[in-house]
Amino acid sequence: MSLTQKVLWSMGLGIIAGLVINLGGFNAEGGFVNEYIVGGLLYVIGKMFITALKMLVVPLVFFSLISGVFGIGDIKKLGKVGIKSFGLYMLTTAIAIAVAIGIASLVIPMFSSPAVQTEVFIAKEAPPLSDVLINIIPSNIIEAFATGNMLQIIFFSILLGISLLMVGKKAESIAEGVEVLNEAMMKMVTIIMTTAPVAVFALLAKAVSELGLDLLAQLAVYVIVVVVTLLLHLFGTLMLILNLLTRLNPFIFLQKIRDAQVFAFSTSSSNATIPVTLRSVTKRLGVDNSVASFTVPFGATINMDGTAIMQGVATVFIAHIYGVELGILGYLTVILMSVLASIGTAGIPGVGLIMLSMVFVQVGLPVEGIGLILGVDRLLDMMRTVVNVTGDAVVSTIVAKSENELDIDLYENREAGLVEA
Ligand code: DAS
Repeated sequence: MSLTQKVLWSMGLGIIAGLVINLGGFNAEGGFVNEYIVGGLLYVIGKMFITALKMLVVPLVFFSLISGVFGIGDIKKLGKVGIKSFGLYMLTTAIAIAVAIGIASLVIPMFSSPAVQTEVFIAKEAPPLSDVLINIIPSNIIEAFATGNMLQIIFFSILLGISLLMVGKKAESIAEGVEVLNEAMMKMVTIIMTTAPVAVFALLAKAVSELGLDLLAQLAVYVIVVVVTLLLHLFGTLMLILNLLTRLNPFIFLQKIRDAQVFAFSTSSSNATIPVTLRSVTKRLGVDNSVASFTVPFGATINMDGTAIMQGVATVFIAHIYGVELGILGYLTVILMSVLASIGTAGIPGVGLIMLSMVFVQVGLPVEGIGLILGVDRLLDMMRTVVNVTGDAVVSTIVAKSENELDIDLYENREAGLVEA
C-alpha cells in the first residue's frame, strides 16, 4: 500500500475515532479518554510529528538553497536566462499566493467560524515592514540558525551559494559535500513522512474529538478553496502569462505538458518529475536544451506556485480557525515568506507542509494548526505538484521564446515528440 493510500486510510480512521469520542461524549473533562487518550497519547504522537517537521526546516532550506544556487554552474549562466527565469518564477509564485490569500480571505469566513476560542492563542504583534526588511540581514548567523530566523537563513544561504560560485573550481569539493548533505536531508524528509499515517490518525482523531463535525465541514471548505485556486492558476494565470508573453497557443501547451503533469500527480515530487518535464519541454514544446537544462531543474527547486497557493489558503484558514487577525502586514509577511520559502524547498513529497510550519512561526500562528490540515495534505500535495511542474514548463517556454531558443514549428506540430514522450 502506497504512503498516500496509508495516509488516506489513517485520515478516515482518525475522523471516525474522533467522531466516536466526540459524539459518544467520551471526551468529558477529567475522564480517562480525555486525560490519557486525547490529551495524552494522541497529543504526544501529533506533537512529536509536528516538532520533527520543524526540526527539518533549517537544515533543509540551508543545504537545498546552497546546492540549488551552486548548481547554477557558473555565475555567467546566471546571466539573461538565469535572471529572466528567476524573475518569472518569483512573479508567478507571488501572483499565486496573493490570489490564494485573496480568495481564501473572501470565501473561508463565509463558510466557517472560528472553532478555537481566541483566548487559547494570541498572535504576536506583527513588526513594521521596515523592521521586517532590515531583519532579513542577520547580524549573527549562529543566532539566526539557533533561533530559526528563516528570512535571515535564506538570505545568508543564497549569499553563501553565490559566493561559492564566485570562488569557482576550488569550491567544488565543498559544493559536492553540500549536495550530499542536501540529498541526505531529502532522505530525512522521506523518513519523517513515513510516520505521517500515524501522525495523521492522532492529529485528526484529537482535532475531530474536540471540534466535532464542524471541523470536517471547515476542512472541506479548505480543500475546495485550495483546489479551485490551483485550477485557476493552472488554466488561468499561467496560460494568460504564457500567451501574453509569447503569443503561443496555450491549448497546445496544455496538450503537450500532460505527461509531466500526470507524473507529477503520481509522484508528488517536482524533482522526480524533472526528466519527464525536460523531455516534454524539449521534445514536444521545442525549447532548446541549452535553456531547458537550466530552467527546469532550477524551477523544480525554487519555483512552487502550487505550494505557495496551499500555504496562502492554509494561513488564512488556520488564522480564521484560531480567531487570529493577521492584518495586511501579516499577509504581506506571509507572501514574502512563502515566495522566499519556495526558493528553499526541494521538490519532494510533503516539503510544502514543512515550509508551512516555518511561515506559521514567522507570522505567529500556532504550528499545531498544521495538524488540522495534515490529513488532507497528501492529496493536495499531488495536485499542487502538478501546478509547480506546469509553472516550471511555462517559464522555460517563455524564456526560450525570448532568447529565440524555441522551435516554433515543433511547438505547433501536435504530433511532435509523441513517440519519445
Ligand atoms: N511535493 C512538492 C513538489 O515536489 C510540493 C509540496 O510539497 O508542496 O513540488
